[in-house]
Amino acid sequence: MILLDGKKTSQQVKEEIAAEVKAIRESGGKTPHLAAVIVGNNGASMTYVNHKVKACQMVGFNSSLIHLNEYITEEELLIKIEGLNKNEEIDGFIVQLPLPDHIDEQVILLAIDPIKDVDGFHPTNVGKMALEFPTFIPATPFGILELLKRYSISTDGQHVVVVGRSNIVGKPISVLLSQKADYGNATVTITHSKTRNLTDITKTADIIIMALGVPGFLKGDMVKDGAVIIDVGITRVKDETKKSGFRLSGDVDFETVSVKASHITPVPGGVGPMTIAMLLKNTLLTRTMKRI
Ligand code: BQF
Repeated sequence: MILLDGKKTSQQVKEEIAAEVKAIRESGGKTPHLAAVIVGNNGASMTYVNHKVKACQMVGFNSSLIHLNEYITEEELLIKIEGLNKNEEIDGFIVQLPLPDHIDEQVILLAIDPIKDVDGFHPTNVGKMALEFPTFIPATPFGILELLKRYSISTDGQHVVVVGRSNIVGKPISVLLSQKADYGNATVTITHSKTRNLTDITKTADIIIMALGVPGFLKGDMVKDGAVIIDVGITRVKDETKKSGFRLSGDVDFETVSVKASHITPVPGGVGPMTIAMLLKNTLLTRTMKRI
């Protein structure tokens, strides 16, 4: 079994980005600047945005963290987004999800200028992605593709089973892997909580992508020998032995699945760090993205 080391691989990606930043500056170019908006004080969300800010510092990007009170109105948040859209110092920005219940996520995503939408969540960019126009690929699917590429795991003609259908992971990775492209050309089955006889399907998979958010859901008896396992799940589960009071758990029961897998991502240290690195990559791509 080969461990797909997202921590190490993301480090390599970040080193390459740092070298590009250095070259931009040496040729008199502007330092890339990523901004992140966070609403409220959700512990996991705060950790995620902190990862993003720290990663910016590592590669030499400028970054701004805009922390807003959880009771901010939708109108006030829209005004902040309008400010970021207009601010020429900012190359790209993200609005950390999930948002509080009183704010309509769809309204917010529509307000982000697609040219600065480094998460790739704006309908314009989702449409471009589906039609194979150049655009920002959402960071987690982008990270999965990069991890497969760097471990030379071809998806050509492979049966990929995606478990989970979110707009952030399951849906875009299904679209990307079935496209006629490098790191596409797969036969993709998308499954979810209403899928019947899931084990019959996962047992036929060459590659399984778990993006369900249910800790330890995929067990060894659901997987064929030699399958590639990508675990996107990252749930905080109570653990009194940790000083934080929790540990991170993936959607894969690592103990029983790792003995059957040819390759498997750990949690933590798998897809998560790749997500952060590819957000930086998208920020660099703002320099060459066309408004069409
Ligand atoms: C690691 C995310 C669910 C909902 C919203 C490194 C991250 C996580 C884990 C991280 C995630 C998950 C992010 C590790 C960003 C990935 O060492 O294993 C980094 O920061 N992530 C997010 O911004 O929003 C989410 C998961």
